[in-house]
Amino acid sequence: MSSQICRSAAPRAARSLLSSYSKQCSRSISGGRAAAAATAVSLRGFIPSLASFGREERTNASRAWISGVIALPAAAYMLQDQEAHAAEMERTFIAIKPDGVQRGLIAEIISRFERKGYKLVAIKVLVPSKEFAEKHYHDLKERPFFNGLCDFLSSGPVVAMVWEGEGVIKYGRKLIGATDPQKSEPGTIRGDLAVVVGRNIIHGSDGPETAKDEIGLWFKPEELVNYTSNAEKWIYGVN
Ligand code: IDP
Ligand code: MG
Repeated sequence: MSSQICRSAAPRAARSLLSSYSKQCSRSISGGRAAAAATAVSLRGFIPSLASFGREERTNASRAWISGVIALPAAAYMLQDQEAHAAEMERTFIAIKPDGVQRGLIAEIISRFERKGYKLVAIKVLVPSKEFAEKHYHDLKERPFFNGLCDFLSSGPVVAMVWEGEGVIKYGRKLIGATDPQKSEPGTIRGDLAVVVGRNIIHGSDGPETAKDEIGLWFKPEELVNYTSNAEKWIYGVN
């Protein structure tokens, strides 16, 4: 968004002044609402001033340059603010288990998270080893179904994902539904698409600590992608 404004609206002179922090625009593809607004503010004075360049315009132009120069640190500050906001966004670990994959439900499940407004920041398909499954479900090791559960998770391909968004950990669990599909509400993933607890097709982290641990178990840090999606300015906002 901000890089578009940089490209299309800024005259060359303005662009050169902005170049010092345009790197920041492209660095994280951030340029969300705050950055776009800040850039637009900083450019407002430049555009008419360079269209026709008489004496009066030169005066206006110099005022505009000054206001632009003042606006630049503010824009940079707001960019940082935007990046800090992005860093605060919650992330959760979601996995489509072998039954969900074999039943052809990958797209259906992904679309429910995507349509809600959450952002996919990591995804891969893998067959976990039994040992890995035991690590993932370590908190259930005393349960009678633990061994069968770990056998099952390691029996075929799993789609491992990280989804990002405000409240995604708790609300992701709502999208998934109760552990036992017999008790999951219609409209939830398990409620609509599964029948028994042993084949409930999807896993989702149950809290912030678990989310952090599970993301760390399944993904290397460099497999997580930081980006701002174009839709975010339509998904988040206050009136
Ligand atoms: P969750 O997946 O909703 O977080 P947990 O209690 O963490 O539920 O259990 C992990 C997984 O273990 C469940 O998704 C389900 O596949 C399996 N599971 C849970 N309870 C039972 C049970 O009573 N019998 C068989 N499998 C179970
Ligand atoms: Mg659980």
